[in-house]
Amino acid sequence: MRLPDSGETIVAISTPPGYGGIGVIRISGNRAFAVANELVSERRDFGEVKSHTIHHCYIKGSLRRTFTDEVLLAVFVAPNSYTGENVVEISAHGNPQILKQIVEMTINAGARQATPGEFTLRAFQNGRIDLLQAEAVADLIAAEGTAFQQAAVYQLSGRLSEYIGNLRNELVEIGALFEAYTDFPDEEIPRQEKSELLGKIDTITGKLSRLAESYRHGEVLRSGLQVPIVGPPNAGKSSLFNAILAEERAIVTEIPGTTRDTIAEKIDINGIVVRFVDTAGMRETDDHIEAAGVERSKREIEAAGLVVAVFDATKATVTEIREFLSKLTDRQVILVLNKIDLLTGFQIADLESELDATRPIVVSAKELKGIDNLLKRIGELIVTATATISSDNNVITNQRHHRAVLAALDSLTSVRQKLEQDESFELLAFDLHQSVEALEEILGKVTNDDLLAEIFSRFCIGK
Ligand SMILES: Nc1nc2c(ncn2[C@@H]2O[C@H](COP(=O)(O)OP(=O)(O)OP(=O)(O)O)[C@@H](O)[C@H]2O)c(=O)[nH]1
Ligand SMILES: [Mg+2]
Repeated sequence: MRLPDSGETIVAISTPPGYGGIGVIRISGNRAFAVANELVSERRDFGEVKSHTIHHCYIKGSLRRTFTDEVLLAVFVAPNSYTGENVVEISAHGNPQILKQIVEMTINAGARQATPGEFTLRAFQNGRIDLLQAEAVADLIAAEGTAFQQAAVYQLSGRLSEYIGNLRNELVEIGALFEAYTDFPDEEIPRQEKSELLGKIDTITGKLSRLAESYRHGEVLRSGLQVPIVGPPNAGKSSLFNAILAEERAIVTEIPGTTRDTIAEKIDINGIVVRFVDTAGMRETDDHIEAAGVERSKREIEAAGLVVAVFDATKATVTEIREFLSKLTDRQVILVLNKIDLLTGFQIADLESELDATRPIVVSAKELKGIDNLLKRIGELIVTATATISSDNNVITNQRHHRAVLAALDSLTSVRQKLEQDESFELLAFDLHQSVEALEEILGKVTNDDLLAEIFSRFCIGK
């Protein structure tokens, strides 16, 4: 894949399609000011004005003495702009027709339509941000869930890059020591120094391991949690689903086998997007459609890390519940006993003590009792997952970064082994270099056009 020509001046609408209070057009490149001069009806030279100033202007119309729009035009002089180049941002009225006309005029004045993510690509190419930060820009725009948003803005701030950059520098320092020893191949490395080196390597290995480990949580931050609500027909799964969402989303009837297709809705719990899925009740059935629904329920369970299993507390036997749960041993399950409004306090207490080991949550989906406890339990499970990450916010949320950290760890482990076996420093230096390079890939210090094209093609136009 080829990257777009970085010498040209580019233009794009940066606000989403459709009508809005304002619409923003961004122009970046050497000729940004010359292009802007051509757009406005007054005689202006934006190349002469101060950086970071805003100018009230009229954009020329197609006929003499007519206007296209009344706008505010912001000027950013290189290198102090988003892209590091000369940038003009025009805030026009948010009418797609107006924005399109202004873009066309800009192109007629010598700019070219920007490709997706091209402004951010330039920011990267001009050294304003590193590759990890560029990826954080896309994440910040797409983030669902406040926790992922926080991770993205943290990464954009450059602090995760700094952390990784420091680890890289520590590796480079070790490399310099190796080099020094390579110059004196006949000398035995003193034991004291060798154990110091091993200590340094272990510290870095520890940090890299924690970073790699954080991806388990980072993935949940990015993708959210999928939580199917499962159980026998008529247990009140759809009622519980509606109670959680606080809206009548799914159809509820007294007829077992009501829900056929799965329905999913998202809510935010502790900053994580939790996607609840109402499923068809699990039972043997001759009905084709219901059977297809049951198949889907099974697939939902397969894919989920956390399952809410609902039973009708007035009907389900302890044996039945235990048997159902025994099939779900390889994932986290929250047991919910529903319809407690139909039971006495004694009956509820009995059930709870019998199923004590499974920590059941008793609810009435109908009377909206106990729903808070259920959400609280899910919240707790999320927090437990979160606790595995370091308190310093250095969380990997990107698969590419995760792979690179694992590669760095791999090479470093091999450095350690070879050092212990007193292998030659040349061999050690080679492995160490691989480790350094893996970390540099994360930051985009080493990269290639294919990778960049791939990453930036996922951006929206205008960013
Ligand atoms: N008394 C009482 N009835 C409930 C409660 N929750 C659900 N029901 C009733 O139980 C019946 C079945 O409820 P649904 O929510 O459709 O059950 P379901 O598990 O989704 O059933 P299927 O989709 O058929 O598998 C309906 O008549 C509900 O009104 C509850 O907490 N208390
Ligand atoms: Mg249902």
